[in-house]
Amino acid sequence: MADKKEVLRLMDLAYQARQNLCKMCCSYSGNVHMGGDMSMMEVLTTLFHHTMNVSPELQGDPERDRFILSKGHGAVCMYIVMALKGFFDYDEICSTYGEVGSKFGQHPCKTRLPMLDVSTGSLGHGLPIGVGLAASAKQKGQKHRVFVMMGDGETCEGSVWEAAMAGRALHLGNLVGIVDRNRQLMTSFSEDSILLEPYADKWRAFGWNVIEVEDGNDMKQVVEALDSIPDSSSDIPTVIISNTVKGKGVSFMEKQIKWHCGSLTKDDLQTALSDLEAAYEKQRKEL
Ligand SMILES: Cc1ncc(C[n+]2csc(CCOP(=O)(O)OP(=O)(O)O)c2C)c(N)n1
Repeated sequence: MADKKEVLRLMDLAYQARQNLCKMCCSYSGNVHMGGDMSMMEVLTTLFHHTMNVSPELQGDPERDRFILSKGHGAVCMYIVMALKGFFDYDEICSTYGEVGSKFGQHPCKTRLPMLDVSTGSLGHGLPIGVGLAASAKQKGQKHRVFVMMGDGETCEGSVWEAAMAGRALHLGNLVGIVDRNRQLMTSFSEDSILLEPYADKWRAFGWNVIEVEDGNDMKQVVEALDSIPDSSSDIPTVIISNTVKGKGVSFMEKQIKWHCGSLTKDDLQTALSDLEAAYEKQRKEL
């Protein structure tokens, strides 16, 4: 059972991160990948603030956990969640995001942000790199885990399934994939186009330990799922399939294809912030 106080702490952080993301989206002149940022917020918050052994102080520790944001278009969500952990300054993200020469690009860049493990953005590469990092750690007898956050649309890439095969063959129990199963791609719903179902069975067929989260925007369910990942010394890799809603928390964004990415006017921002507050109050009452 997840500890109620801890779930509340994480809910508070996810709420703050969603507010910060919406404010940033309103102040930025270009488009922000809001849909997939909002859908993975509970998972990303739990990973950085509860599950993973990471912090700015642990940067040089060879046994800190590794994280790859394979759905690299969600970079700003990761920056904002990491800022709440002390990695970055939120005001600096807002004032420089997406500008030429900024550390905070629309996709994460390890050259500019050395505390990241991998630069991403071209979908389908995170899991193959994760296999390499996990195999290397295993060979060295290290105990940390390698986490790879993917989009469900991203898993249309063949390289994901080659990596899934390799991860199982190499017995990488220290490798954890997480799929943000929001059922939307860039311009369509997954089940109207590529047909990903039966999705969990596909991962099982590749020999992975599958943990399904019925509602990946429910913090309690997310904490319980991430707490149940087997030890890194186990024999097979794990995938968490987190069923989420694209644009979660803002009425006019939820399940809207056009909100794969977009920008907010000042009026939109007010609606978004009051939607978020109402959703947050409801979640707290229901816990
Ligand atoms: C190799 C590659 N092809 C295309 C793109 C353009 N692209 C950016 S986001 C996206 C949709 C991804 O869908 P999904 O993985 O489900 O992400 P989410 O819905 O969670 O944002 C695409 C096709 C890309 N970044 N990389």
